Amino acid sequence: MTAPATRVLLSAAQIEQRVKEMARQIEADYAEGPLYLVSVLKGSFIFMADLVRAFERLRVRTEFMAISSYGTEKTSSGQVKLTRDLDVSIEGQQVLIVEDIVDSGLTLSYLLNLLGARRPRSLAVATLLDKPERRVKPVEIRYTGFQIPDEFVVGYGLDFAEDYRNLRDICVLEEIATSASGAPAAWSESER
Ligand code: PRP
Ligand code: 7HP
Repeated sequence: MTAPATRVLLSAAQIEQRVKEMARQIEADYAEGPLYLVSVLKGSFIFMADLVRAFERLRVRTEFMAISSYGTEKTSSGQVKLTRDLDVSIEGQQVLIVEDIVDSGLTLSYLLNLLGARRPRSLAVATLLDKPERRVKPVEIRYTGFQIPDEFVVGYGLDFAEDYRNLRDICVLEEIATSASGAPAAWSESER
C-alpha cells in the first residue's frame, strides 16, 4: 500500500482529550436526560462513538441520519440530500446534533431547519471540527472541539472520496491529485 500523503493536524491523543472535555461540558448543561444525540452519517460515526462512551452519568439515546452534499469532491455541491431519516419522533425531546465538521454550514443549516420543524424541546449542535473561514450559511454551534484552518482534512471518520475515514489522527491531505482511475493519487493503482 502506498502511504497517503498526509500531515497530522490533530493527534489521536489530542482528540481523545478534547472529546472527554466536550462530554463533561455537555453533561453539565443537560442535567436531566434523556438527550437524543443525532449523529450525521457517515462522517460523525467515530466522534459519536467516542462521545457517547465519554458520558459518565447522562442518559442518552443514539440516533442516526445520513446527509450527503460532497459526493466525491472537495467542496460541497451545495445540494444537500437526506439519504436516511430518523426512525423516532423527537417532538418534545432534547436533541443534540453530532457533526464531524462544519464547513460551509449548508448541511447544518438544512438539518437545523428540518429537525427544528419537528418541535423538539431543545435543539443544539456539537461538532468536533469547525472551519469558520469557509462559512456560507451562518449557523449556531454550541459545542466545538477544534477550530481549524481552511485545509482539507481526513481521518477520524472524515473522508476524501470515501477513503481515509479509518485514520486515528486528523490529517491534512496534501496530495489530492486524482489518478487515471479517479482514485486519490495517494493510493497506488494496485489498491483499486
Ligand atoms: C461532510 C461532513 C458534514 C458536511 C459539512 O459530509 O460530514 O456533514 O460535510 O460540510 P458543510 O458545512 O459544507 O455542509 P459529507 O457530505 O462529505 O458526507 P459524509 O459525512 O458521508 O462524508
Ligand atoms: C467536508 C469535509 N470532509 C472532509 N474533510 C474536510 O475538510 C471537509 N470539509 N467539509
